[in-house]
Amino acid sequence: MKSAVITTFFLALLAAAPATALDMPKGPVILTISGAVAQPNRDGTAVFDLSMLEGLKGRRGVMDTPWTQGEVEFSGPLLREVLVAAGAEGGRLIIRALNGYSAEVPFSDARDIDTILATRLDGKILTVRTKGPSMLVYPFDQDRALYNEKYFARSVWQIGEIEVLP
Ligand SMILES: Nc1nc2c(c(=O)[nH]1)N[C@H]1C(S)=C(S)[C@@H](COP(=O)(O)O)O[C@H]1N2
Ligand SMILES: [Mo]
Repeated sequence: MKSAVITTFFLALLAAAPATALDMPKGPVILTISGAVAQPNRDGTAVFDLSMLEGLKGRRGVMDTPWTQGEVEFSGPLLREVLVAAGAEGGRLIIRALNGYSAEVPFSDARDIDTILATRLDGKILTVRTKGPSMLVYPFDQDRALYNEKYFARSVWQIGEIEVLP
């Protein structure tokens, strides 16, 4: 009898805990996801430090871009995985840079394209001085059709915030 009560208590605890609760950042916050976020960890937003981002499934892409010289390797989490970690669902993303630039990116660019939220260039951590702390990098190495002004304009660097809209 007593053990049934205890079992019920622990089952209730398990049910209350979200399966993919987002950790709290331990280092400086380098990305805030606001708007339609189901896994907030600070004031209704999902905030990430570098190690949280780099702990997510990512990719390395060796490519040339309009912003770099020759072939370089961008690496970081897939934007898709960052949005999943935040519990973000929506139709559009407003990606805001620290310098005031912003771009609207369809949610489908995260879902259907292996866009990287790059945190490193040739293995070196991106700093604000080198277009960090993160930059949206389209997989120009996978699909050359992405190599045009439409996607360049969505290639926001010095990202501070991503707002998730319906
Ligand atoms: N943070 C930030 N990202 C940005 C921009 C910007 O001004 N600031 N310009 C965008 C635009 S409109 C384009 S075409 C590409 C290339 O910009 P560039 O020609 O100034 O290098 O970067 C995009 N990403
Ligand atoms: Mo542009």
